[in-house]
Amino acid sequence: MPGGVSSPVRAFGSVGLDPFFASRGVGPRIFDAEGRGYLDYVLSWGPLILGHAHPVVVDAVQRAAADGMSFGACNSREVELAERLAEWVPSVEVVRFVNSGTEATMSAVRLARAATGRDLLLKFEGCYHGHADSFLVAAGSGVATLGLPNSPGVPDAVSALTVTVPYNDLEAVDAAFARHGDRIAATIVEPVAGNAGLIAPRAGFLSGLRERCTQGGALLIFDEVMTGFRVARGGAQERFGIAPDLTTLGKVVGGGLPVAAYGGSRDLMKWVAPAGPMYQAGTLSGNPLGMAAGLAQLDELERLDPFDALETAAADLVEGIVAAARARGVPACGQALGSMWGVYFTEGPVLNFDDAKQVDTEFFAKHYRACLERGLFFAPSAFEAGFVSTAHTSEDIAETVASVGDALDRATGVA
Ligand code: KE4
Repeated sequence: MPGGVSSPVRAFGSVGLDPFFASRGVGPRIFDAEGRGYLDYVLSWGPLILGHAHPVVVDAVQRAAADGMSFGACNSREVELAERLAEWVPSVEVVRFVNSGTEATMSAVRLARAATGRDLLLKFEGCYHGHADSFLVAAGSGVATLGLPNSPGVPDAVSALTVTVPYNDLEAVDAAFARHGDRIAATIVEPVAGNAGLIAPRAGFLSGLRERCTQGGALLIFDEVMTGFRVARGGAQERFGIAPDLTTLGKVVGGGLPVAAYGGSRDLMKWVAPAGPMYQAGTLSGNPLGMAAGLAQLDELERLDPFDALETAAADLVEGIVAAARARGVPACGQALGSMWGVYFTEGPVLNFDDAKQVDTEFFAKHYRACLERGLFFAPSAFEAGFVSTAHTSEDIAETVASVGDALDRATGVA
């Protein structure tokens, strides 16, 4: 296995450690191969909004498995989960299920190109939309963590179809449209950027994108693979009141199993085969176990309505970490949006990828190791967002803040 991992972000190289081996997860905790428990703020990079092995999700998957692992045919759970997404996500009327966020975003871009007859894609530096060729240009997440200058293997002819501009910079968007206007098929954006730490859209940024795409004849794609069901029940489009043309979803929608989706208006989704000519397919798309897990997770979220409590927990965590850092003379800034959060060890504000890259990654690594020793499992990179779940109690948050303080003493050489 290259680097010993199934995905580069799990390599732990950037924090000077060997890959973490998980043996199990229970509620807010993940356990290593030696059985030691850690308070988990990665939560499988977002999916586990109810925490690990929530009984309603486990039970739903066990029952589904007893009826068969996969059919390669329609099953009623697909329709039920599609109806939930159409109900929960304001701009979505029709969805297609796929097996990863990458599949969702690459399919949404193909659909935008088909529907507009245009080729260019506009994306933002530091945003990560999965590993399809079009996206590996100035990407965030693992590409940034590993310091990869884009990626070999992506032909120049393909990279040339992706235009990148700084996040939160509408002037740069205007310049891109002025230069390429009638060739831009779509603008794809993380409405809250969670793959360069956590960068919030500045006031007017998302509405500005909406206006410019409408005026320019390009489609607006909200990549809500991470923000969906996290920054609000209906995602960032509900929180900020912006209607994208297409939305991509993943992570939470699968309850920890490989499920993602893309969707939009009936008119746009009519392009997708077999309804229309734009081809996209998948052997395990709509897999009955994944559908069961997603349905169970969304229905439990509906029952609990935990969104305000999740934001409070994330905000308390960020406030505690930033205060602990500043009390020790370590510059820090951060914020929480719904159950996503991010802290940077820098004065801030962090408004784009260049700002985020100012962080001291050496100090981050030292602090990370000290936190892990104290039973805290954070994302092993300064270029990732953190998460909380309904399983994290206020005592867990308080314990985390105290441990972060101890880790800061260690990292700053005080202890
Ligand atoms: P996947 O193909 O990894 O399921 O999803 C790609 C993707 C698309 N869009 C957004 C906004 C995403 O955050 C992601 C994946 N996120 C990373 C972590 N930030 C996945 C972790 C990994 O690469 O292992």
